[in-house]
Amino acid sequence: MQSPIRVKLMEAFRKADGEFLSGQALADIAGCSRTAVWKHIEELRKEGFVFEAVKKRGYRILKSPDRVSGEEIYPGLRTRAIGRVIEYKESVPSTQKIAHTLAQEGSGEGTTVIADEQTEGRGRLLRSWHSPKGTGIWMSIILKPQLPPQRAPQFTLIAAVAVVQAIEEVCGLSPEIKWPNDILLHGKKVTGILTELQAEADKINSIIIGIGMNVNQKADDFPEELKSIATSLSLEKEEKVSRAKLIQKVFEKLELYYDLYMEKGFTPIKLLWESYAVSIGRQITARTITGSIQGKALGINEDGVLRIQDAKGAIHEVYSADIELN
Ligand code: BT5
Repeated sequence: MQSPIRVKLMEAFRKADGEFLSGQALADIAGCSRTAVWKHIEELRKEGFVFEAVKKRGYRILKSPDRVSGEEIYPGLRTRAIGRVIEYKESVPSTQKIAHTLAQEGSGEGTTVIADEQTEGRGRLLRSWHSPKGTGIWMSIILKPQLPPQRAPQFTLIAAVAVVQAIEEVCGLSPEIKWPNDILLHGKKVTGILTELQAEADKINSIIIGIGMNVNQKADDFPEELKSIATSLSLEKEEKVSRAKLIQKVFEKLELYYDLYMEKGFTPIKLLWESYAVSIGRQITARTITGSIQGKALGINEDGVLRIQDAKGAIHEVYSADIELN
């Protein structure tokens, strides 16, 4: 549990953006004594923050550790619900599992589980998701929309749009989406999304959106089998990326598009999604559990289902598959 004084101090330093803040100004903002401010700064130093202290000018932050707990994410977060409650864990098998339990126990909408490391990260269809310590964003967000369960797959597409725009704004890179859940940079996977559901026959209880983003991995951090198909934001941008900043932006974008979707339906999301989609209009092979379909990807329909036209002109609707661009 982070202390409210620390949260206020961190928020003030973030707003100051590297400028000095006097001890008195900090004490006023945090509603505590100057001695208490000093004690908190000493504690933060022990945790890896680097401060410069100058007489008569006060303190400024020179360096913050790249951490992903609530303390780094709450200050300056501009959302109503998403990420307002963060369950941070250093190492867990999978954030999805924890989020499922929290949702069942009644955690509110927007509650998010974030881990610094996953030892059994999951992809779709029991595949595994490589989630090494301290380098990526491994998180599961609980949403509770009052909708029928058939609408759930659309949430993967809402999340994909949110992630793409967050990467664009924080990193200045231009990712593409490969239907349904891959975010790519230069053809390599930088993020995967896993949408799971707790539902009754006619209503959703909770949707758990799992997002795995490769952020600061170096090329050697990927295991052999992923080296040619995976990349990280820092590899593409050639500099380190702040995970906390990126998480904040994903929360803000996700809430923006979740609200838009609840108000206006899927059409505006569909248009945005298609503008980022790499597969639309291309020849693809879709491998489903029952077989493969080859043809031209026409787009997605109002449910988020992929439409493919084969060589004979027949149109197939694909609910779940792995896509290969031909
Ligand atoms: C996904 O599955 O892309 C969904 C990944 C979701 C991960 C998040 S992390 C937080 C939350 N907690 C979890 O336990 N999971 C979620 P899929 O489309 O099935 O892709 C899985 C495939 O991607 C694997 O079979 C590998 O080929 C590849 N892969 C595994 N780890 C990767 C990584 N770190 N980066 C890029 N590709 C990876």
